[in-house]
Amino acid sequence: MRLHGYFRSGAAYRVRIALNLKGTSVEHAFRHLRKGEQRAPDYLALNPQGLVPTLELGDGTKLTQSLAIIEWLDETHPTPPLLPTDPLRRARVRAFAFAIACDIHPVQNLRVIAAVRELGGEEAAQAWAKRVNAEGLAACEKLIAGEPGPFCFGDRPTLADICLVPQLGNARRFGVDVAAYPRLLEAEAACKALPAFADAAPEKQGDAE
Ligand SMILES: N[C@@H](CCC(=O)N[C@@H](CS)C(=O)NCC(=O)O)C(=O)O
Repeated sequence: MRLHGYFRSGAAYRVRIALNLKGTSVEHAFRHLRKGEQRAPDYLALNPQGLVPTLELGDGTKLTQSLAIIEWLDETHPTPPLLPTDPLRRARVRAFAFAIACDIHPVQNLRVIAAVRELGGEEAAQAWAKRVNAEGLAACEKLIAGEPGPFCFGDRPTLADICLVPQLGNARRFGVDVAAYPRLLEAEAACKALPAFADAAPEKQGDAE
């Protein structure tokens, strides 16, 4: 399998964590997002959205959208599971993951920040990204306030943790004071102690700058 990504992409980071948790090794192909390589014709042939990640399977099948890739991986490599078995718990884990992947990350990704910059300048772009991260993570903190730790939903990492760790990295880059989210930081610390998360960190990737 080959994963097309970029060291600083939160969505690619999620897939790297999931692959590591499953013990699955892949080749890495790097697409430099700041140089616009995600819009090159050869990449658009793989992923018409011009977004990373894309996972290419051995038979040439292409999978896009990080959460779809991770759920495919979980279904084809069931151990360790990334979602609880109980339907209600699954819904809660997914709700937390979607709060990040659908409601925070997409409104602060590279192309949205570039559009805000065009409309209002650099200061407005940075303020926008900081605000959506701060407001979104404040809600996430509440979503797991009553859940057992140390991970988001108990004693093992789930899809929720896979989405949380990259997003906290983004939030720090945009200057959010993450100390306001002690429960999220507890989960992050538990995750970062695991090699699957540590090895997936942006600074450990072959294209890190
Ligand atoms: N919902 C998508 C989001 C993918 C996404 O936004 N990727 C970003 C990097 S984290 C990207 O490729 N941005 C390039 C651009 O905005 O042009 C997923 O989860 O895979």
